[in-house]
Amino acid sequence: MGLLDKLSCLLGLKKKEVHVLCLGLDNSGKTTIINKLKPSNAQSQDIVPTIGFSIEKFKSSSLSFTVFDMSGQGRYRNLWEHYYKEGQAIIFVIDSSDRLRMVVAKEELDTLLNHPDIKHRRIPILFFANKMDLRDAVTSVKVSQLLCLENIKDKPWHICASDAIKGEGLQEGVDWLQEKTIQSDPGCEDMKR
Ligand code: G3D
Ligand code: MG
Repeated sequence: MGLLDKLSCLLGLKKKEVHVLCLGLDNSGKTTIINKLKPSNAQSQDIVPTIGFSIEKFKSSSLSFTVFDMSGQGRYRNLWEHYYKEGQAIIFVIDSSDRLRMVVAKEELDTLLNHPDIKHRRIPILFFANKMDLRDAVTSVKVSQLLCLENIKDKPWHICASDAIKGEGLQEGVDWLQEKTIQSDPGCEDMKR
């Protein structure tokens, strides 16, 4: 790390480039969330179902995100698994109103957590219990129970209820992720010692 980098790291000025994997079943709201997180001039109006995966880059206040929006359709899994190694943070999106597929979402999460490129890394995971605006939506506490999140002991995680259409709950989640990814930056950690 160069001196300028060190200084900006200390001052919190530098935008750190973070590779964020955005995962979850199809229709959970991944593309809508990513679209809302992007600066308004980069937001697309029509959101089409993602086939395979897409890669988007955008900046928040102190992070420069590269987001891999993985299609929830399992048949593409072998495509996106290649990106697990590069992922430094995970956003996992759940449709809180889809009780029927909550079991499938849990299986998908368990598969992810047991993947060799994820299993032994302290990679932060942000869960969005999305579609909280819908009448059938369960609370984020219930979602975390249904997904047995308390069993995740070796990775920092956080769950936020969100309404991706209105953009509610997203900032809280990103703030948490930002804090965790900055904490886990080895360069900045060196500076704190
Ligand atoms: P995906 O990328 O995970 O597959 P999308 O999901 O972002 O394409 O969203 C799937 C559908 O859910 C979209 O509706 C989108 O508008 C809707 N959606 C996303 N987030 C929310 C939310 O928080 N609340 C509600 N009510 N709907 C949401 P369509 O009708 O376009 O299929
Ligand atoms: Mg999508």
